[in-house]
Amino acid sequence: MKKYSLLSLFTNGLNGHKRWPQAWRDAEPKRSYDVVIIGGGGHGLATAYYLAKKHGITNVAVLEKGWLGGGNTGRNTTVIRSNYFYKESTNFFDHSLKLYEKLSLEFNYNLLLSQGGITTLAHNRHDLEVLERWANSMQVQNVDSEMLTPEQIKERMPLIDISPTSRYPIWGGFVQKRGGVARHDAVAWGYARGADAMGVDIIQNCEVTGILREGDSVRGVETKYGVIKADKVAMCVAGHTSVLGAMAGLELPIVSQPLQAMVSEPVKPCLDGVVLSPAVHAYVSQSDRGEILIGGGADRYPSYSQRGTLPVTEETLAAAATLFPAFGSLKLMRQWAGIVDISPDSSPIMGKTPVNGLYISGGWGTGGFKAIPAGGDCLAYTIANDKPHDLIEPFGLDRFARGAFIDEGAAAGVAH
Ligand code: FAD
Ligand code: PYC
Repeated sequence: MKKYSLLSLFTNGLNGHKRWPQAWRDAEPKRSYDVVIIGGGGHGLATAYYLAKKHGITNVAVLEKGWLGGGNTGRNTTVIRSNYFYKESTNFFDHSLKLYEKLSLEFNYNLLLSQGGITTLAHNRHDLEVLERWANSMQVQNVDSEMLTPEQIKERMPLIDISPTSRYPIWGGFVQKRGGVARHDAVAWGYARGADAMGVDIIQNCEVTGILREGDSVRGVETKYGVIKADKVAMCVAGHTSVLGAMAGLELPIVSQPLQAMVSEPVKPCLDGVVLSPAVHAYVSQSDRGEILIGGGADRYPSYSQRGTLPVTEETLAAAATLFPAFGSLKLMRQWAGIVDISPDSSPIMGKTPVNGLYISGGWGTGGFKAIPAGGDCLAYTIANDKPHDLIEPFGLDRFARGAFIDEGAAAGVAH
């Protein structure tokens, strides 16, 4: 892969980047493909990458209605962790974390993975008991987790208020030290560059407006370029999974709600890692640019407006400023939202659907960024073999009919 010197960066800056090679081709859509992937977010791109890399399937198109990463992948707060409760989840999410740990090297492209740890707070005896059970469950599954006293929490993040008279007194918490953050755009771009280099066609500004079926089987999609045929189609459209599902005649158990995030003006380094309080509905980290990044629970009503409502913004900021009083004096710089698809058990829906050749990666709710490598890896396997990968078999759509829920509402981290 080409390397750039400081001089070349400088001259390219002056000439308007005219000589920089494109990171991926602007592909012309063909009339048919072996596999069409709907959605150019992290999951769609990672699925295309692993189809090509691990299964030699390169006659693949990724169709994106806007720009790559313009959905939730480019809107999320980039928390990466595998601290879930049930073994189905820890197996899957720890596979993802392990893939993340190697990905910058594999891509030769820096994803800015920063494993500063993720600390979850308890504010009363009940919270503490739940966290102890949760941390213990992770330890018996061989996933790192450590209980912390309030003093140990203060040592990790000196600006937090641990006084017993605080509005949300801190009784303790637990940390997953391998947890952290990665640069969201770089994850999408890294997978896009890799998939493109292996021959995958990435087509932006190409909305799918219909899914074609012949009896029980999928046959392709409709777009502004006309019909694009494929006997295998994957829906990787977080936020719009039920909309795409309906195009194929599927009614999915999903509710779509906005989830907000916001950043302050930049300040000097003062917070390492991520801290999350499920009880007060706020989580906080500091970006590489120095901004304090703050998020909270999902908005309360289903909606496709990518804005969020003011009461939730206010509650989230109030909670963050109560945990970290010093942040109360910061100016808010930006606020935004994405639409998240929430399933009844707060776990993703991955794998085959009742329509032959139609695959789903959805229901990621508030937590699918951390899942991108494993989601792509396992969905690619499922598509290539028309058989669910072992790690995602428990997350199939059929679990709702069987009542085999994987209820991760508590470990989802943020309220929804
Ligand atoms: P997306 O990145 O949304 O990609 C789907 C793509 O499909 C979009 O680009 C969209 O334009 C496209 N699309 C939709 N309809 C069509 C169509 N008809 N035709 C063609 N293309 C279509 N997760 C974490 O793990 N950690 C976090 O800290 C975290 N924080 C979050 C904070 C916020 C504010 C939000 C909104 C989400 C957060 N998430 C987090 C969730 C995470 O962002 C998502 O689960 C994840 O990005 C989903 O990836 P995706 O590739 O499935 O979806
Ligand atoms: O899934 O870890 C998560 C998360 C944190 C904030 C939003 N989602």
